[in-house]
Amino acid sequence: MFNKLQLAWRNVWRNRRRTGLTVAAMAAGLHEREIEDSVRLASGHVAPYAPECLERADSSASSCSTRSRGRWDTGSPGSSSEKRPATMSRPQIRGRGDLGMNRVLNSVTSFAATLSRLGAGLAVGEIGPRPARPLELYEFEACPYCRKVRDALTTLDLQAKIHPCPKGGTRFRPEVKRRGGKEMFPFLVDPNTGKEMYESDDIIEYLFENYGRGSAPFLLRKGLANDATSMLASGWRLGVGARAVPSRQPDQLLELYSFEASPFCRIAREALCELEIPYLLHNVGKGSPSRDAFVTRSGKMMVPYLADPNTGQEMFESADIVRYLEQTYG
Ligand SMILES: N[C@@H](CCC(=O)N[C@@H](CS)C(=O)NCC(=O)O)C(=O)O
Repeated sequence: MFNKLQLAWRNVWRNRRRTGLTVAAMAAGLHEREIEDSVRLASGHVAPYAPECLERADSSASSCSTRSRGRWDTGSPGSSSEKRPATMSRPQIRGRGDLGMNRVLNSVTSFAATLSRLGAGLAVGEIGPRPARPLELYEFEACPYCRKVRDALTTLDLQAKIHPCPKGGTRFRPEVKRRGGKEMFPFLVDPNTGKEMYESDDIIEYLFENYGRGSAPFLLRKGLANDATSMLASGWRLGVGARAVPSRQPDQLLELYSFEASPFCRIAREALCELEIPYLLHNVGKGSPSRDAFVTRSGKMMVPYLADPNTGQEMFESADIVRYLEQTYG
């Protein structure tokens, strides 16, 4: 018994970073989900491979007689992955939702980003008049100033058309330059009032004046606390959601059900951002009056939830969403 304890103790300190991450994931309640995700993302609890399949880690491996999948093929029953051959393109692209991070690191840093914001972007606050047409936001996920505005959208239970403008992006950045005169983000367009504006604090003030009850809650007010915690949140993500990767633009607008503080929604939004895929963002924070309609549509209250009218695909699970987006538009 003593020997076993000694062995266990040595193992705990053998890889301190791994131990720390595992403990953090357990504390955050993520560990079980990580194990499930790892099993899905790889090839199940047990994976029989023909020796030649292990050598050929590319799409040709799918021709092997045993059940072998590309590393990113989650293979969930009924998911879109069943309809497409697995590809191994993802690890070649830096970023795209996990920076090549392992799943634990990805979730833990996303969770840390959420914690850094001290609860902003989690729940709906007092809401005011509803806009007839969705707002339009030009932004990118890694930008701390954009995050403040997205938090405000969740708090006010507002939908928005998101035009992702990651660094190096060519799809929507020129439009911002043309409309506002410079490439600076966030940039808000309100088709209901004709207002177009830069500056996160001004945008937040505008949103609470027009679609809230006047003033923003403490966490979203102009000040060092708001800026610093948002910068910290960006820092945790190590640049994910900052830079564009090559992609194909969909014809019709995708729809994402999400709320800003959700660590898993962030991972899906980062992928949409890096691929410069525009989408209609449905915020369904805690206490959102929009939740009932969402549950009627999706069958359960879980986010992220992506609907793609171009292919008819609808899905939960951030990992499935990221992989689907990459395979369809990457
Ligand atoms: N004071 C502005 C600062 C906005 C800002 O500096 N945004 C950065 C991104 S975080 C930007 O637009 N950088 C130019 C670029 O990304 O090309 C605000 O609060 O909105």
